Amino acid sequence: MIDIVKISEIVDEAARTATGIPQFSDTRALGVDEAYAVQSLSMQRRYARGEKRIGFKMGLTSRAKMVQMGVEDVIIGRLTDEMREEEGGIISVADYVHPRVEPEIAFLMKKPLSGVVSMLEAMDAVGAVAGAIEIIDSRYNAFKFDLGDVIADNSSSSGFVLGNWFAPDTDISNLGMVLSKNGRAMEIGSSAAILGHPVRSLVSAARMVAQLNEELKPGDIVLAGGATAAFAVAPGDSILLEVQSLGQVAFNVGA
Ligand code: OOG
Ligand code: MG
Repeated sequence: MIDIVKISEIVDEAARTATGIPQFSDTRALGVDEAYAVQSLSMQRRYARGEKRIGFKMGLTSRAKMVQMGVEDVIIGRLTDEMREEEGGIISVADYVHPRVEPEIAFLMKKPLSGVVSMLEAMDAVGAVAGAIEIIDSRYNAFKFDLGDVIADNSSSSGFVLGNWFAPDTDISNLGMVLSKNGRAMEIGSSAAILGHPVRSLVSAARMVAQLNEELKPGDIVLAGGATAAFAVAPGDSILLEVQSLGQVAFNVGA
């Protein structure tokens, strides 16, 4: 019998101490339901330490991300208040195992949403949209995992930086996104890479939270998923995201 509780302690401790661990799939692969059970239990440990639930992040919603990570399914993870990093601030790599950044679109919910919904119903529940940089960090050695591994590891949720909020009727269907490091464009894409339209990611989030017996609540933040592949950051790096119509999001990387 697989020990879900023990595995949740291992992933939580790896995240808490920013320490790499071997993949579970090296010995016994986790099924999707088992992996989400691990994720829920590990989040309960975080909440017990005082972290606050503030929303969700969708993952592997673009072709570029699926190809980069070798995993072909859309996944969901939880966000807490401690994961939010200050826009224009300095992150500390010591808080991460091997951080990578990716360009995203964020939603701020104004109405509850869960279950099977249309794009229009999803948009009607959104209070604001923003550009965002997700700072993902797999706790698995060499950033390698299978589907069950990554879900158990809270879908690599670790940090994120939000830009300014814009009106919910801003057309986010096909916005140019440029993610730069030290003044050099590293990844260039479009919000359309996110399932054809980022709101589709919110539709998927509503369905997936319902399967987890949760819901999107007013005030929740939802990250739609990386529009391009992610790249690694190191101390001294200066990271800038420019999103057409949504302005800039930036931060610096410190030790
Ligand atoms: C998994 C998380 C994927 C995204 O936006 O696609 C993700 C990973 O790549 O480590 O956050
Ligand atoms: Mg992401």
